[in-house]
Amino acid sequence: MPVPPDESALLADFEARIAAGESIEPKDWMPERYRKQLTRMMSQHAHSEIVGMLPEGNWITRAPSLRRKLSLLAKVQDEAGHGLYIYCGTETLGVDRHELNAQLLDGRAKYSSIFNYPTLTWADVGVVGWLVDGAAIVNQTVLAKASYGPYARAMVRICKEENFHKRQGYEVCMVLAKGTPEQKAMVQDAVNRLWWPSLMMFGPSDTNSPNSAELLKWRVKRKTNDELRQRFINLTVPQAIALGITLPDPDLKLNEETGNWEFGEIDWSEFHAVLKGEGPCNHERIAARQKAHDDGAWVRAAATAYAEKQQARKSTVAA
Ligand code: FAQ
Repeated sequence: MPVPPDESALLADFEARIAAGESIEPKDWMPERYRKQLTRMMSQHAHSEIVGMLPEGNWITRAPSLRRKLSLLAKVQDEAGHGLYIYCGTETLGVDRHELNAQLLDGRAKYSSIFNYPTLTWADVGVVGWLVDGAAIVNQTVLAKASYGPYARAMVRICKEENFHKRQGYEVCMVLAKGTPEQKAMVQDAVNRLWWPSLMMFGPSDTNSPNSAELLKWRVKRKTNDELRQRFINLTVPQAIALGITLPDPDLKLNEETGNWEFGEIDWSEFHAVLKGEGPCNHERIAARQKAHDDGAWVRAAATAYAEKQQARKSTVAA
């Protein structure tokens, strides 16, 4: 879209600041398109954290020991905190979180495809921590250098917590992988189911990523989807070897020259089907969020009544 003449100087200044590595802050001028792209990406990220509580929350009452239960509880609570933190960041762009929640519930906003897969056994909890949090860290470590200040700062704190999540997940996998043959088989089964969906977390390949060019230009994204996916694979293959677990990709092989682990073709038809709402748990996830929203109606009503009462009291004192 052509920029109106009076905005071109503002745009030039904005882009010069980005090129100089400065942070863009909420009250700074920004192109509407930058605001829109950030709102889309950050709100979807926040939704992912909140919906992401569901597959693991499913195991809190069935954790195999008190210690496991405590760390899983802490992890799921952290994800809630991440979601709320990023919703706050999104609100600095001028959009209300009730609107963002409405977009999630009516399907206008997306959330990460990975959370539309079920967690069938306790080993899935370990593998989610290892692979899903592992993938999130690779993506978010780079987002900690994003040009929008509130988002970048949120990522710094979130990445610290995701590191703990990944370690607890990997430790669950390690204990099971060194346990009985049945326990090791459970980890292998969970990896077989979750490996490819974890790779899909990084989004479509660069040639099919409509948002990447703009996000890279404005330094929201600092690496492409494919670059981050490759980095995740390079980091994860040695971890799988250390566990004695096979990754379900016969084409996986180390390219000695580039140092990259080359991998097989991702099933993009599965990715697009999940995005269209046809994943194994899409309906269940949105139904759970809708129920939480409905169950919370009394809290919203009470908070509104309290705010009105406070406002009325302030007006009486001022009069
Ligand atoms: N799932 O043009 P691109 C976590 C959509 S947090 C669903 O490449 P973009 C923590 C994309 O939105 C995980 N949709 O898009 C945790 C776009 O649709 P739209 C979440 C996807 O934005 C751990 C369309 O496809 N992390 O796991 C996916 O440049 C354990 C075209 O794609 C973030 O959100 C997908 N996988 O790049 C919590 C990080 N991929 O909106 C609980 C921030 C793509 O145009 C337990 N986000 N789409 O209709 C990002 O880095 C980027 O937004 C990407 C996508 C890389 C996800």
